[in-house]
Amino acid sequence: MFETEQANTEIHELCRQMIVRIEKYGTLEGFADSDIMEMLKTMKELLEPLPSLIEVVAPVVVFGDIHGQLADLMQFTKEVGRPPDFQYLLLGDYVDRASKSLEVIVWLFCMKILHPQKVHLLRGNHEVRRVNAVYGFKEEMIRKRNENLWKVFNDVFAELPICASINRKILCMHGGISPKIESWTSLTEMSKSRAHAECERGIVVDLLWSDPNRKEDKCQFNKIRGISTVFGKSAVDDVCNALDIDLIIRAHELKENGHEFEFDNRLLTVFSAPYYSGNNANCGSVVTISRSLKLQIVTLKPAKGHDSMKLDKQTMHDFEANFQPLNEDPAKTLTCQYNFPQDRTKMSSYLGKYSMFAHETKNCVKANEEPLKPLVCVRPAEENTALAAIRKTMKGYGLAISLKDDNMSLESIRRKLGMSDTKDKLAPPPPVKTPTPEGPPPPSPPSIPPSPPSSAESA
Ligand SMILES: [Mn+2]
Repeated sequence: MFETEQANTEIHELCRQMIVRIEKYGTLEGFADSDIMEMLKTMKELLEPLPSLIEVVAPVVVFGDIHGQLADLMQFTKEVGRPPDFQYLLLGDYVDRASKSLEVIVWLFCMKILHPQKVHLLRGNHEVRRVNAVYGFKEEMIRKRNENLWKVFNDVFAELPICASINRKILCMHGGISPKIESWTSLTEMSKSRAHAECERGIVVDLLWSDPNRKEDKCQFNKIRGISTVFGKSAVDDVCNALDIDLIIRAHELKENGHEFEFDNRLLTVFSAPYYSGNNANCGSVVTISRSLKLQIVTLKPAKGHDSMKLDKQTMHDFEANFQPLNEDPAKTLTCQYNFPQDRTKMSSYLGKYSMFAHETKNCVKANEEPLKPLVCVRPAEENTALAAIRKTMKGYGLAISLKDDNMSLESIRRKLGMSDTKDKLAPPPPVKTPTPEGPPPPSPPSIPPSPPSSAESA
């Protein structure tokens, strides 16, 4: 008994130290791999007994996608308070995309270990090994630690619960509902998906991946993702009636305002990564839910407006168009040739994936406190442009994977993993034209395999 308590005390102390290091310096440097491994072992033991549906009692703060944006997560904790004084429910997609996936997930796991009753973490479609193998987390783990540790993280992800009820009146999950939900029993009897293939079957695949269908009131194959379904308003009504709930809260899609109510306010999407991957001028929101289930939205919006973001993008495209490594001095040329594919047509894919890692956030202010000033379109000083950021970080940064495909289709992941072949029964999704809120997307280089265009529907 005494030994267990002492071990607990030690792991708690380790977690506290990691949290302090991450909050103060934004890094885990100074901690050994074995420290992280120890924390993960405790985390796995904590998650294993949890069912796939967890019961949460309000008040609670609900977070959507974080995607490695540590600074924004920290900003939200300042805005809404933090455990143990405030209860958190996070809807998944902690890793991939931005550069601080490791720090985000360790911070969350340490908070869970310290306050197991006050922190609830659901699984997102990025907490699946084959997804985070290609969208940033694996690359980040190899760069900062090692591949084995990345695998252990994924073993722990497999133990995360899949959905949560709040007072049995609100149902929460990462992706969306499944037409297969008939009653609470459908959810309580669902087992956690410990093997990869299990994430692509049954109700779980829909809870992790599905999206609302805004075009027609139908449940059908989700062509944009290449997996799971899209669900319409009547499916939402059916689930709300079958479970006797008022609201479904999900994440998974980027929202211009950080959140969106749909289908007669019975479906709420919440997305907590403002300025998503440094490429979007979107807001990020969290939802605070009171004891009596009153909802309040807290939103962070980018300090830069759309015009300014557009200008940054234009600058990046100008840079791409005018990039001439051979005219640079020899030392720089060497770096460029090392980092860039020889084929110049692949340049834009490099820049696209680079910008994912560039995002260090802190460029956000709380909405409604400082209304956006009228935007003046003046070419900013180079230090503030995407061009300057590219110049700064391209030095010595070699990338192994392509993050060009923003649409997260399973087909695209399979392609990246070299798994796309004939045994795949799903047809590859046809390119779908989706309007982007910021004008036409940049032209894709011809060397990229066909995939749906980048759009707001890409979390
Ligand atoms: Mn997602």
